[in-house]
Amino acid sequence: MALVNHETKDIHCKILYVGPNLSGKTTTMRALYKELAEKTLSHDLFFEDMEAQDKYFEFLPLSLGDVNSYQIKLHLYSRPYWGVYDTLEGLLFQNLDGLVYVFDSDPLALDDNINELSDVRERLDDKGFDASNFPQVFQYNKQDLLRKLPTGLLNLELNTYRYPFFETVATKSVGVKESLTSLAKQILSQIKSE
Ligand SMILES: Nc1nc2c(ncn2[C@@H]2O[C@H](COP(=O)(O)OP(=O)(O)O)[C@@H](O)[C@H]2O)c(=O)[nH]1
Ligand SMILES: [Mg+2]
Repeated sequence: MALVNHETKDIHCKILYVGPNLSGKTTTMRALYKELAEKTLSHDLFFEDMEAQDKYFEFLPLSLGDVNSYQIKLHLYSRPYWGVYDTLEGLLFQNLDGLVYVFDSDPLALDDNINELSDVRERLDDKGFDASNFPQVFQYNKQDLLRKLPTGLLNLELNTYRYPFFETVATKSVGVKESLTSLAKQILSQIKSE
């Protein structure tokens, strides 16, 4: 549940990037940092940690501007791959407001994508979230590959509840901001309806 602070007029949203190993989560966060945060955030603050990718989670705070005079603050995390401690995993999914699935469009990655999806669904379930009614977006990443699965098929296999999806090339920053914006809209409309 997003934290709305009426005194300071800001809304804090916790967003987790998930996906199989090497699907492009770190690259996506780097691209978002370049597009949205480079001017406002100290480089040192983040990239030292981001270098240690897959050992620790990554964290990137972003500002998405104002809505109805409230500042929207997005706190982005990524789910590490190996050696995930249960306690850390629990913390990452705790108080979560939205999910970005970063899937790899490479045909060879389909099984990994499917496994990650079911693993994440289990985690959501553990935390009492309903996967069919929870802010989320799908990034079908690595669209620049010559051999890739058609988006229709990826949707059929992965996007069971028909959430917004984006064809992305994280290495070229294509589509990553759009998918984050779409997720933020879902989160904000959920806040309004509560
Ligand atoms: N061709 C291609 N490679 C990508 C893309 N996004 C990420 N990669 C590469 O895939 C590898 C894994 O990316 P990374 O962001 O570390 O994956 P993570 O394990 O999900 O954090 C790296 O070599 C990236 O450069 C993309 O859109 N297209
Ligand atoms: Mg990574």
